[in-house]
Amino acid sequence: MTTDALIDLGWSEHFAAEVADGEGPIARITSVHRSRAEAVGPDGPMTLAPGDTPLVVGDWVVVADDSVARVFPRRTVLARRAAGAESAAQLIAANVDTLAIVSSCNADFNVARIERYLAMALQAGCTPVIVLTKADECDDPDDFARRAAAISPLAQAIVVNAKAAEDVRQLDALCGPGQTLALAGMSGVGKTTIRNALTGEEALTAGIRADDARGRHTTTSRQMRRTLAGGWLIDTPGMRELGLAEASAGIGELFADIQALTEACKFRDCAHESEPGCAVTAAVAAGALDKERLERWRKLKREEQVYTAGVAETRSRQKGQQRIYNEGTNRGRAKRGDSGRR
Ligand SMILES: Nc1nc2c(ncn2[C@@H]2O[C@H](COP(=O)(O)OP(=O)(O)O)[C@@H](O)[C@H]2O)c(=O)[nH]1
Ligand SMILES: [Mg+2]
Repeated sequence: MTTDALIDLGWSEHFAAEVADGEGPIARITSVHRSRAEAVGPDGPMTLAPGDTPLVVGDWVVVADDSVARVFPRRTVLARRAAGAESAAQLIAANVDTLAIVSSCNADFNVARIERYLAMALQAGCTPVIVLTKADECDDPDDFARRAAAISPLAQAIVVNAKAAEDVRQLDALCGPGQTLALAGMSGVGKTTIRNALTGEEALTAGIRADDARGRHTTTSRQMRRTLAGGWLIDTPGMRELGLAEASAGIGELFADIQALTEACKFRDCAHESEPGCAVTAAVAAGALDKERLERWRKLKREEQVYTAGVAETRSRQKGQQRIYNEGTNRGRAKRGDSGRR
C-alpha cells in the first residue's frame, strides 16, 4: 500500500487505525450511481460494484474483486432531510474537512439559511466557512462580510468575485493536498463558478466540447474532483431549501450561548416563554441576547425535534412489525438462541 498516495487522497491516521491486517486495496469514492460507483485509489481511477452499505461520495472503501467489500467508518458525514420525507435522511458527502457555505452579497443573503447550513456542517464534524459571492456586483461587500462573520465565531467569512479565478484562489488553502472541501448553498449563488475556478474544469469542458458535436456536457451528479491546489472538491447540487436531519449537536454547538443559558433556568423543562427564573428570557430582557436569534434557534430546535420524533416513530413501527412477523412465522428461533434481530 502506497501510504503517500493515500494521504494525497485525504487518508489519515483516523482511517489507518481501522485497517485490518492484510486488508486492501483501499480506494475513495468519487461518484455514486445506481449500480456502480467510481473511485480513485493509489493506482488511479476504477469502477466498483457497490456492496451492502449505501455509499456516498467521499467514502473510503476496501476493494475486493472490483466490488466494495467494506466502507470505513466516516470521519465526517453531511446529511440533510430527504426531499419530500418527514423523517428520512439523505447522505450528501463523507469525510469532508471543510464545508463552504456559499451565499451571495445581495438580497438572497439570509442569516437563518446560513445558520441551517452551519448546523449541518457542525453536526457533520466539518469546519464551516461562509463564502460570499458576487462582491463585484455589490456596493458594500464589507457589510455582508461583517454580517456573515457575526453569525458564529466558528465560521470565518470570505468575500469573492467567483468569476475572477484569481479571487477564488483565496480558497486554495482549504483544498490543498489531502484536504477535501465541499460546496453547499442555494441554486444560483455561484457554486459551479467557484468549482470551475478551483478545478480548472471550464478549460477542460471547453476542450471536450470542441471535439464533441453534441455540445455542452450536462451537469453530472455529485462528484469529487481534483482541485488545482492539489486537493479535492465536492460540489453538491443546488437545493431549494435545506431541511435538517438529525442536528441537535450541531444546533447546540452553533447556539452554545443559548444552550448555556437554558442550563441556568430554574426549571429543567423550561420552555423559555414566561416561566419564572428563565435565564433565556432574562438575557433577552437585559439586551444580552438578540430576540430574533432566539426565535431562529427555537425554529431549528422544533424542526429537529419533529424530525427525531418521526425517526423514533418509524423505528418503533418497524420493530412492531418485525415482532408480529417473528411471532407468526418462526417460533423456533428463540430456542436456537437467535433473537431474529439484525
Ligand atoms: N458577477 C458575478 N456573477 C457571478 C458570481 N458568481 C456566480 N455568478 C453568476 O451567477 C450565475 C449562477 O452561478 P452558478 O455558478 O451556476 O451557481 P450555482 O447554481 O450555485 O452553481 C451565473 O450566471 C454566474 O456567472 C460572482 O461572484 N460575480
Ligand atoms: Mg451549479
